[in-house]
Amino acid sequence: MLKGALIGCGFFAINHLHSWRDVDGAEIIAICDSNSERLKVVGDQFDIAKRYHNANEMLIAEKLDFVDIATTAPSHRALVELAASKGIAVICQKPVAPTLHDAKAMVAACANAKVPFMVHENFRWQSAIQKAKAILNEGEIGEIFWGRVSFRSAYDVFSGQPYLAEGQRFIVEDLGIHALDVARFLFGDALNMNARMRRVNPNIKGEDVATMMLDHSNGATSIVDCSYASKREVEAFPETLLEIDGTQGSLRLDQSYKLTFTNAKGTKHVDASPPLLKWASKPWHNIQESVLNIQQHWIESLRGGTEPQTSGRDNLKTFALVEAAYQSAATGQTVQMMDLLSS
Ligand code: NAD
Ligand code: 89V
Repeated sequence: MLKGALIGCGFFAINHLHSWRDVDGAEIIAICDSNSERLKVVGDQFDIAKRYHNANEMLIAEKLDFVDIATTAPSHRALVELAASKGIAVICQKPVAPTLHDAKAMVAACANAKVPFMVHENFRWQSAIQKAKAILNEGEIGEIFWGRVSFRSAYDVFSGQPYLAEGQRFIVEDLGIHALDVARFLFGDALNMNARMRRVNPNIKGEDVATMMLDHSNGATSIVDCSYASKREVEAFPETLLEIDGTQGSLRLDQSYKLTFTNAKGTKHVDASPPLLKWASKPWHNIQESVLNIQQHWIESLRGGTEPQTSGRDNLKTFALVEAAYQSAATGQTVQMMDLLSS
């Protein structure tokens, strides 16, 4: 069993801890939160006796194979660099940092310390997205020339995550980041970014609507669009929908996990509904199963000595797309990804 510790016992960490119980080959032996109340509530809920207010003290006192950081972005760099300085493998929640500069420094710190580093970028691990990817890999729709990754909702995310209403940046940094990673996963790396954004909800500081267009290195064009201002007949939260056209056919992932693909052989309909894990609750269950899947992937990567799919190094390319989207929306210009990644 690999032994891990969790830092940050807030809203989303509950999903990490339920998942760690289900992951093969790992256990969480200690938790840390600077907030005493959260430490007690979560320690009692998951029966974890070793509790710390200070991450440094925990990393000195405990013998750990990895640390799982589930705090919000402003604390990520210091905590990742702390783990790297102690030679401990580290997972960090998205967004990996407030700035691309910080993200690059974190990747460099882990590389210099030869410490495995994965960003908890879980949306690609949703089973519906994995099924779509498998169909593309099997060549069922030929070569992809166009795609759309779409997340449109009017769900109240602010009651569970009040900090989302307070930042100057909102939907692209928090949610679009997942959709951009899914676009990279399905269509490959992006060469450039064009984005338009706006705020519809007057009670928040950041943008809640964004439309992004990307050119991918294989020639495909994609649209990545997200909104928390879209009232629908049936609320879609938190489903990511797909439209993909290829030279031999097309694939759609429509609301309620309806996956359809069409080619010369005809049309196939697949129910891509996620499993409802015993501790999960709708409508969050697709996100919750993806947490279990990415944490299992991390343990397999650590055991096998392989780089996880969303390693810090890989995630720089997703995070740079976020930065590019804000730059493009502010200037109205196309942003070249090479310029951001090489600077
Ligand atoms: P939260 O504010 O509810 O919880 C964060 C916790 O970290 C708090 O209890 C806080 O006291 C603690 N903390 C902060 N700094 C600390 C430090 N230096 N040492 C110890 N404890 C510290 O936040 P949340 O909603 O749980 O979000 C946490 C992260 O998870 C964010 O980065 C968010 O974007 C991400 N998130 C990811 C998903 C996903 O699907 N991947 C979903 C929701 C949230
Ligand atoms: O995944 C996330 O980061 C969440 C949510 C899906 C609610 O936007 O903040």
